[in-house]
Amino acid sequence: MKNRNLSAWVDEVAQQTRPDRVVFCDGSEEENRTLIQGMLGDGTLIALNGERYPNCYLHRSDPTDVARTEHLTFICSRDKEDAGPTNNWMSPDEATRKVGRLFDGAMKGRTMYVVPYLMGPVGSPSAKVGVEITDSPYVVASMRIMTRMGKVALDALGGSDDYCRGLHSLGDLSPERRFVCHFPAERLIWSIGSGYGGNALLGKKCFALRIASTMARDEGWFAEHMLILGLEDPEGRVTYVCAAFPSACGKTNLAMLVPPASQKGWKVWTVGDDIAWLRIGPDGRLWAINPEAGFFGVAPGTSSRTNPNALATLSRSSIFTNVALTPEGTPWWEGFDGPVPPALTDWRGNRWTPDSKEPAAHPNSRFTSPARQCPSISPEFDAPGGVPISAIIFGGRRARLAPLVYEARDWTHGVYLGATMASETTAAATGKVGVVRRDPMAMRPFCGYNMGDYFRHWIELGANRPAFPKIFHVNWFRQGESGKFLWPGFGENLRVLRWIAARVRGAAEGRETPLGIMPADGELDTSGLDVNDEALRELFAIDREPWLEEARDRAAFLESFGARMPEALLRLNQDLAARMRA
Ligand code: SAT
Ligand code: MN
Repeated sequence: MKNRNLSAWVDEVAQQTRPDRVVFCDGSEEENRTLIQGMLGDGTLIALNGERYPNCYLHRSDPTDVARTEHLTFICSRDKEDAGPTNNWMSPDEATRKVGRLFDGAMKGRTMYVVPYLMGPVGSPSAKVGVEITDSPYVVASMRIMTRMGKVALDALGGSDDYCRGLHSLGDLSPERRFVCHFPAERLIWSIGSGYGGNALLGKKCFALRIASTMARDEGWFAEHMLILGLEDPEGRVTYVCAAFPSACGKTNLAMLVPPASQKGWKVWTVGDDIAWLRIGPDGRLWAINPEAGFFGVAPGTSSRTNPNALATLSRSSIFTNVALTPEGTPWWEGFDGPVPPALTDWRGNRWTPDSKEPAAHPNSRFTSPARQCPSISPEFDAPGGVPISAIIFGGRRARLAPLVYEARDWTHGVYLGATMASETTAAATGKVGVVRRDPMAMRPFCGYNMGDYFRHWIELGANRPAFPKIFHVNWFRQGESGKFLWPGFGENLRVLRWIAARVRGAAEGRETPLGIMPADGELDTSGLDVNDEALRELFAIDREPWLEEARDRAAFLESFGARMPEALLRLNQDLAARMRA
C-alpha cells in the first residue's frame, strides 16, 4: 500500500486484534461476489428470490442488536463540557482502559477487512475519506452500497493522512461489552459489540455526523441529519430543500415523494435521504452534498402507496436486515402491499401467522440499496459542487401542538425553531417508543460536541448572509381530538412544499402569527383533499395554554446548557411566551 500512515495504522490494529487474515478491499464486483458467497455459505446472508429480487439478500442480526444504542454511544473529548449535556461522555483514558482493551485479540479466527471509503461525490471539494477496519463481512457489503468504497477512496486519499479512522469489531455481540466511542480530536471511532446499522456502518452516523459535525464547526460548514430534495415546478424551475426530521419520521418518504395525480407538472428529485453536508458557495448561498451513496431505509410502512420510489429502489442489489420472509423467498414487512400472507418466517427466523402477537418484521428493519437505483434520483446526485439550498425544514412527530407548517421570521429565529424541536421517539434507537423528547435539529443523538456551541455555530455562520435559506417548521403528524391524523401526509405533503417554494420565490404573502409566518387564506392548496375547514383550522391552531407550557419546557431545556447557550435563543423563547400571553 502506498499510504504509509494508513499501512502503519493497519499493522497496529492487526497486532492488537490478531485476525487470521487481512483483506484490503478494492470495492470491485469480484471482491463483492466472493464476500457474498462466503456469507451465503455460513448463513450470515440468505439469498432472496432471484427472479423477483435479483442480487438481494436477507440478514438476520442478533436479536439483542437491532437498533442504535444511544446509552452505549460516547463522545470521548478531553473535557467533559465539550460533549455537553445531550451526549454521554467518557474520558479518552477511560475509553482506552475500558473499550480499547476489548479489541485485544478480538479478531482471532476472523478476517480483518480494511475498507477505504469516500463520503461525497468523486472530485467534490466537500468529500472526505474514511477508512473502516472491520471483522464483519456484512458491514463490508453494506459499506459498498452506502459509500463510494474501495479504490476510488484510496485514489482520493493519495499519500495524505487526512482521513477518519474507524475501528469496528463484532466482539462477542454482548450488550455488556458494546460501545461506540468517538474521539473528535483524533478523528477516530471505536465500535465494538454490535453489527447493526448506525453502530457498525461507521461512515454514516459516526463519521458523517458526529465526527464531521466537529470538523464542520472548526472549518465553517454544517454536517446535518437532513434529506436533500429538488422540487421542480411545472415551468421546470427546481427549488432545493433540506429537511431535518428524527430517525424513522419519514425523511426517506419525503425525499422520494411522488406527486399525486392532482399535482400535475410537479416533480421531486432525490439528492439524499439522511445526511447533508452544507458549505457556503462563492455566491454566498448554502450548497449541499449528500455524502452517502445508498439508502439505509426503514422497511415497515414502505409500500407502493407510501413510497413507490423506495419499492423500486430496493427491488434489486439490496441487503435487507431483520425483515420477514415469504414462502416465495421475497421480503415482507408490516405495511407492505397486498394482503397479509397467511404464513411467513419472521425476522428471527421463526414461523409466523397473522395470529402471532409480535410483528413479523422488526419495527426497525431496514433495506440497504444503492441510491442510483432510485427512479427519482436527482441528475445532480454526483455533482461535485452539490445543489444550492433555498429552504431548510425542521420537523418532528407531534400529535399535538405544532401546526402543519410555519416559517421563521429570520435566520436566528429559524435556529431557535431547530434548537427547540421535539419529537415522539421511534424504533430507530433502543428505548421506549412514543415519548416526546427534545431533539434539536434532529441532531441530539448525532452532534459530536456541546450542542450549546452547535447552536452558536449555526447562528454565527448564518449572520449577515442574505442569500442563506429561509427556515420552516412542519408537522405532518398532528392529530385531532379523536386521535385521527388531520393531514393525509405522504404525496400530499407536496402541497406544503409548494407553499414553501412560493415563499422562497416571493410568490406567497403568508400571514404573521405569534409562532411565525403561516400560509394566508387560500395559499395552501387543499383542493380535492379530504381536509375540511374544521380540520384545517385545527392543523393551524395555536393553543395558548399548551404553548405556554411548551415555552416553559423549552426554557428548562435551553438552560440545561448553562453558559454555552447563546443568549439570543433564550431571548427568543421569552419572546414566544410574551407573544402567547399577549
Ligand atoms: O441505524 S442508523 O443510525 O443508521 C439509522 C437511523 O437511526 O437513522
Ligand atoms: Mn437518520
